[in-house]
Amino acid sequence: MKEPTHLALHPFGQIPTYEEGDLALFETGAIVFHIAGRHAGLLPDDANARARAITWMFAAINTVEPPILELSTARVLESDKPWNRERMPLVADRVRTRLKQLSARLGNAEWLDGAFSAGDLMMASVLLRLRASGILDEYPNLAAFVARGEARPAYKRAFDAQLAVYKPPA
Ligand SMILES: N[C@@H](CCC(=O)N[C@@H](CS)C(=O)NCC(=O)O)C(=O)O
Repeated sequence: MKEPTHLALHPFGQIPTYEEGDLALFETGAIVFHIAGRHAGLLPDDANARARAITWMFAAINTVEPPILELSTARVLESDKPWNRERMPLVADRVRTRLKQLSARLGNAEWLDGAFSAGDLMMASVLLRLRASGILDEYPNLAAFVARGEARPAYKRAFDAQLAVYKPPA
């Protein structure tokens, strides 16, 4: 990922990248937004509903994901630091603050704003990162929201296609 060929696609040497003809994109949110604008079923036709779905996409990556990433960093990369035991509960509580708010907004609804949209897709994929921590299960409606996302046939197709080319280490 740090070789010049990949850096030409992604200035930060990360994944994912997306290529379509002459177009090369990086950043998950931008890639999903691009795809959602060109294929039916991911963004509503109504202008206001569409704006709200896009708002949820930003909320997922800008407001909900940062504390989740911080938690992953603390668990995976900082576990050997002498201050990790004190820091972990602080970081986990920042995640819980966001999940509590999100859980209250979702309530008993199936998706965040009416029909399934790219906003739900982004939010579910961000929340998925929490599974190993057990924190997601503290919010049963959010755990069920993620499970609904994973049960969608398109999600399964995408995951199967991914696993066909790369199996993560057990
Ligand atoms: N904001 C970026 C984050 C991408 C990111 O963190 N990618 C990770 C894998 S999930 C990566 O490539 N890490 C390797 C590295 O940073 O060197 C996005 O959403 O696309």
